[in-house]
Amino acid sequence: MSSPEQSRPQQATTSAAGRQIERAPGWWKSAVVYQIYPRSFADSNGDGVGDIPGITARVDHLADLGVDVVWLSPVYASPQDDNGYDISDYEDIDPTFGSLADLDALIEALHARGIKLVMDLVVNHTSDEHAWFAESRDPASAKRDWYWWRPARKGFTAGTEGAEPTNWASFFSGSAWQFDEQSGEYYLHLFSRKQPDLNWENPEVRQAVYAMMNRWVERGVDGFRMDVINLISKQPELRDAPAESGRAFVFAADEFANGPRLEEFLQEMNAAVGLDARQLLTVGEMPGSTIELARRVTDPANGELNMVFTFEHVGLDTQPGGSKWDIAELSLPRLKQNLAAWQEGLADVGWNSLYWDNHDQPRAVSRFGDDSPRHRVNSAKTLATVQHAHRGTPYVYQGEELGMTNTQFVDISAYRDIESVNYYAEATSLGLAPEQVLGSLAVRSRDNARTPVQWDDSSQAGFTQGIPWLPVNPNYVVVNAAAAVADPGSTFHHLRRLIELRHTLPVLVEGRFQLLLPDHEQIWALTRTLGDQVLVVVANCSSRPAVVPAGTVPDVRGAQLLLSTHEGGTTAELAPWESRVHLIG
Ligand code: ISL
Repeated sequence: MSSPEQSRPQQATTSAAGRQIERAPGWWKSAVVYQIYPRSFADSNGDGVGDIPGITARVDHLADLGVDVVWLSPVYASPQDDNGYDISDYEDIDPTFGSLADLDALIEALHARGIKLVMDLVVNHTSDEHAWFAESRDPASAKRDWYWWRPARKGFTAGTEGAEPTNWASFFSGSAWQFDEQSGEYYLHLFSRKQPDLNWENPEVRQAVYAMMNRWVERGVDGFRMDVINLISKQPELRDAPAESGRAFVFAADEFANGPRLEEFLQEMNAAVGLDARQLLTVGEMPGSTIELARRVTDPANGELNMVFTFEHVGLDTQPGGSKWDIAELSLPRLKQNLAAWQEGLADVGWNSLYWDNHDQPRAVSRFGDDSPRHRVNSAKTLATVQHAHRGTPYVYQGEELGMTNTQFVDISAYRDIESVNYYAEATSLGLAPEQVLGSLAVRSRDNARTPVQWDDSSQAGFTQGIPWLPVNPNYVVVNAAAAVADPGSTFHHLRRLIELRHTLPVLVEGRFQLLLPDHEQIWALTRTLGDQVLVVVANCSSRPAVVPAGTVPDVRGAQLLLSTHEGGTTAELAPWESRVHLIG
């Protein structure tokens, strides 16, 4: 294993020279990131699964939209138990997606258009088919301690009910422990049993990860999106969480998330890979992060990460204390106030990431907007306006620029996601009615976000020449990229304009944020202020007309109208899902 110090170049290496791109200090603050879930983006070879050459063939779509960065969900070698978030070789590409040469070609195609590439970094766990884990299965191996192996609970026979070392539930249903008959011990897997957790307490694990990261940076990548990075430090005692009646296993976030060494590990990683020194974009996925923790992690003085993904705003439409499947009505005031709290908390120190959806979340327009034919386009536009008007780096998930919607599976056999499939089996075995479970899946399943990108109105939406791995949403005939690009009034062009504004207006990047009308049930209004410029954003986030109470937003008479969903009108009375952005000064 080469040490990180040895493998860190002082400047662009000659071998990768064609693939390097300039990264100015703080460049990611005025950037917009576009997430690609490769399995569902574009299929070049007709096997029904998206691939890297498929992406390369579509880079002009991204350049036309104007995004600065692509975040590529995992393309590494993987048995695909969790669609690539179970990695068996960090340094190779899965044949499903292509080859290392294909990735090099993609980097070149993106860089040639001024677009940077951020890779997904999944290092809380590997696949059980990773060579490290294969070795670790042997209790005598030097890598035994690279994972969390534990004997059965005291007084229990290994492999029998209740013998799991702790009562922790996996994110994907059932126990977080898997019994290994060969050695008579259990290993920890917070996700599927094919995703064993790495033991970050072991310094060899950490050095191996940093060395691998360094090799990707040398290859030309511009940063990392770090999967569940706040789970790498756990309470090392691995103890039971407080029991919950009626449940064999409990979601033990206090035990396995945000552990005592999290920031130490992040600082060590930053130094070993030169994350800050090389101006790489770093964003940590941190379910269960508080504003306070996010402020520390994104404080540049601490040398950890640029930004984190909060989960608070995507948990507001679930029942208190419930899981993601226990769906509740979303309150607009709570949503606005939550984002505002993050804005205020990170106003002076740190930086926010801004997202409505991703490959794990339902489609934004179906969840926060109104995906009926009447309101789909305007609600998608207005949601984009509100998102991009906050202070932070916006993330656009593939298809969001087209206003793609949730899918409509009626049968469990249509679902592919391990989380949905396991949840259905567990919930129905516990006695929940199948219709109720299917109702939750229809609203919340991750497969909603994973249907193929709709490129045009040809067969399979132009995604593949073959049979897609997940059915195309039937609305592709209307909702597709070709139609959106051809229509100047589309969501695509609205988003393109928002991205252009970010690139030209410092007030949109740096301006101080203020939420107006925090309790209003329909209107989302805010200002951004920098020097003598004030950006005024007023949005009706409902499918009914709305009246802006007199005197509650700055007077925009004479101000420049930068962007709006509707022609004409005034800021006093808004049509359903109408939004307007004015610049004063
Ligand atoms: O998807 C979720 C909502 O139910 C989360 O629980 C999700 O599993 C969690 O946010 C972690 O997500 C990340 O790590 C997982 C992977 O399945 C997700 O796709 C990834 O984004 C394990 O690697």
